[in-house]
Amino acid sequence: MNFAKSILVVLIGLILNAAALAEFGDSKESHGDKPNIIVILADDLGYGDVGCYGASSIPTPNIDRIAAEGIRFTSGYCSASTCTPTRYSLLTGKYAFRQKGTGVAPPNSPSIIPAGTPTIASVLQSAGYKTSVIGKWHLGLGGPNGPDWNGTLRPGPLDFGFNHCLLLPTTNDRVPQVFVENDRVLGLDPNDPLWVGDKSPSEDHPTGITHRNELKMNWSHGHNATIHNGVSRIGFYTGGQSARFRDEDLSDRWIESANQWISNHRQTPFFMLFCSHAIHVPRVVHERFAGATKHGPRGDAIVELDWCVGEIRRSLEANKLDRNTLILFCSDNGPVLDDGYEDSAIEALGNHDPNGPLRGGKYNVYEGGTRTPMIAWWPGKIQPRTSDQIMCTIDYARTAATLAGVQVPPGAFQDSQDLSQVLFDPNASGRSELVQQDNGQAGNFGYREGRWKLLLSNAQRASNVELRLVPTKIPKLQLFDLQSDLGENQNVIDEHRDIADGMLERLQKIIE
Ligand code: NG6
Ligand code: CA
Repeated sequence: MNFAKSILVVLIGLILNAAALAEFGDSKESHGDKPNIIVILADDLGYGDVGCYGASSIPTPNIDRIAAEGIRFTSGYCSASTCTPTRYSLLTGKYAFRQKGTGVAPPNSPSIIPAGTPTIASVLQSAGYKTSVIGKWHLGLGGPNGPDWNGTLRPGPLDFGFNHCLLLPTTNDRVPQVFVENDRVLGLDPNDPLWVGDKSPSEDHPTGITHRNELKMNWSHGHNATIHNGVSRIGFYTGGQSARFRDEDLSDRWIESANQWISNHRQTPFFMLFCSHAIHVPRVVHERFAGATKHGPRGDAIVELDWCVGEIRRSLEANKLDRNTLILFCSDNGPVLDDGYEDSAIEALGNHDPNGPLRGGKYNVYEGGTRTPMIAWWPGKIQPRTSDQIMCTIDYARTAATLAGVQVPPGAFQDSQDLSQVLFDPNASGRSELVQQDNGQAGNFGYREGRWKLLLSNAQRASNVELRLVPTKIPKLQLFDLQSDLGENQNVIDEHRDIADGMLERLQKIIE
């Protein structure tokens, strides 16, 4: 190459570089001090289900990597041990037991969040953020009569501060298997209206009972109504054929949408709530993940979830946003094995321990029900470490508001604490107390203060205590010392009545 030619090559290189910089801008500068915030919410993922929390036979390199580069919380919690109340609290910064009807939402549930409620999304939106929710919603849609599936689905996310959504409206073991984009069912043919109900639409409507031998995944309890894609579900539906998705494609569609949305919004600060359906039942992974582990679909779904985390990170890097984006990763409740389908979750478990050192899981208020893998990742801002400070998904709302530099409206985010300092300062303290709830009907609560955990069970029984859905009789009040007994095996209430009494009083005050 002669001299003139090499000068030309260098010049072209410089011009291209400048063009690329101009296109991306220095994202830090163009956002001022406002970081992008992405919450990645897994579904039914247990404390011990990923590598960085002790799983040795399920590869989760992407989750492990953000944990190694960020904060791995050992006392990170979701606020409830089922999906709907945790999601309600994450969005509103309010304990779900404060509002009636926040238990697991049925297919035709109206919107559970009352119109006008400030949410993490609406508050960030008021600070100039663009906001999106992608994935499972499960907080109901529409007015008091429930969703108008063939019309406009309001109130919905657009009324709670989101500029965009691509949703699975309920949860995928419930009908219908369609996407909601913004406020309408995506791809619906008006000549084939979508009908959703609790009763069979006709005597010859095929169900998991009448056509059980044709299912590709058999049900074990419940989940025996309308069949779609070889899987029978909770609830009935007809029509909307052109709008229906394949379970196998859920993660791909959402990641495609998330990456597109991130790229479209790289110039403005943004908030994205990415709600994976993995690893909830029915665990139907994409074909390329089938057999990724020796633990059957439950293990394979964890690998699929991990892939999603890697894709989001790659998208941030590709858009040069990885140094001004905070990712918060967590689960919506603890683990469950057989949750209604015969998917070998129990048979293929082997030595894998979904709740790790904890006891209990989904549906109860032992630690396994709500203590979740929780990771905070923000390269350059967060120093990599493990933290035992208590943080809950309910705190994301106020913490995010502080990071965005915006005032929380009076009366909003009542139970949410600003824990932004915990992200930056290894000496900062997290919560001093936390209320844990189950699905919310029976008045069962966990209450943690430091090393102590009080368990109030008005039902005096709990399900899934040993990761089997058999009800276990438990005392009304128990006290555990998590410092010496993380597995909540030794009820020490008789030795420490005074501590239990004080905690019960404070718990009751918060509940009231
Ligand atoms: C239960 C379902 C379970 C799951 C759960 C909600 C039966 C027998 N069990 O009622 O399969 O759907 O609700 O899970 O129907 S959650 O993670 O969305 O809260
Ligand atoms: Ca869940």
